[in-house]
Amino acid sequence: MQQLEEYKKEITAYSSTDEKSVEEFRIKYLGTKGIVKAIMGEMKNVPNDRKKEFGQVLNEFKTFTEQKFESLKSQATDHQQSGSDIDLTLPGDPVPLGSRHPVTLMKNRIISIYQRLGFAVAEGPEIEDDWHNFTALNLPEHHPARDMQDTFYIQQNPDWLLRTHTSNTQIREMEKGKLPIRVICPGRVYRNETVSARSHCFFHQVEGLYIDENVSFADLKQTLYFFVKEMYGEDVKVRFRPSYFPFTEPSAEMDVSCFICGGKGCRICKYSGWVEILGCGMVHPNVLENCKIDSDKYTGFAFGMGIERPALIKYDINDIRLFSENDVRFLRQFTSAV
Ligand code: 2NL
Repeated sequence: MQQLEEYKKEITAYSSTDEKSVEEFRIKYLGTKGIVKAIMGEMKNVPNDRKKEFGQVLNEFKTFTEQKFESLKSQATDHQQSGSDIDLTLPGDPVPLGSRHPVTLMKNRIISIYQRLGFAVAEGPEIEDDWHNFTALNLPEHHPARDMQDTFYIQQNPDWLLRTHTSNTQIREMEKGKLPIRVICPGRVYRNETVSARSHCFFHQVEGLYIDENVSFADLKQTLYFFVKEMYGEDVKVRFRPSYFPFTEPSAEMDVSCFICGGKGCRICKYSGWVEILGCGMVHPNVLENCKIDSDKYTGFAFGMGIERPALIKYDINDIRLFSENDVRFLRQFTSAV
């Protein structure tokens, strides 16, 4: 009897969730050579008049042990089942990797070349007022040159519009009153134009501005010449054609010898051997004065170039609308592009 109480304590304290030790429990207590069997075997030594009493106690002990075995068994299977949900050997959930947009790739290329020449990067608002987008740039109201830059206006305030170039940011830099200035301004700009494969109502450009004492057209030419050599290689030739912009005087457009055919003539250069890449000029004195910069003391040059066109050519893309359709099948193709 004393011995049975000891066994009961032992059995109650037994706990395990792995199958192996549950089986060990079964062999120890309920097996053919187990404790329950052994105690049952003692029955023959019990005097007849006490057999009934002993039988009851032993049966109770047997049931107690079997119940414990059943509960140990179900604990072990529960544990195993919940454990099987987590397979630590499986590979992790894939993290979807994006890729840089081709316009961003081209923008970064352009920026890094000018950065090496000491230009800082400045950014400004896409929603701009009339002064910073037009008037300060020597484009007063009713000036015919505004026609070419028709844009989108904000209904709540007719003075607000979507900028047509990033020059607004350069005006803001000049208004800060700290000279000299050497900045490039990349960003998105807008034009009220019909959307087609070749042009869009929004696109991207990089503009540059350098203002100091004694900045000359020679500085402009050398800066841009360095840029195209870095961009298209040592062998590229450049030419400047006189042009007109209201905010520069004199103004020019710069062509590079076709970097696709080397000047022999192809579809890209329309068989002329030359590709137009940017507009530039000496900052108009009116623009300097509008920003409270003394135009007798300071001079400067500025330039502007689109990003989409060179990106279309470099990556051999035939429709500008692909850039803004957000189709991952298109974007995925630039995963390893530089
Ligand atoms: C083009 C031509 C150009 C400028 C942009 C500029 C900015 C200031 C003052 C004077 Cl604040 N000029 N920018 C000058 C000449 C040409 O862009 O074809 N852009 C895509």
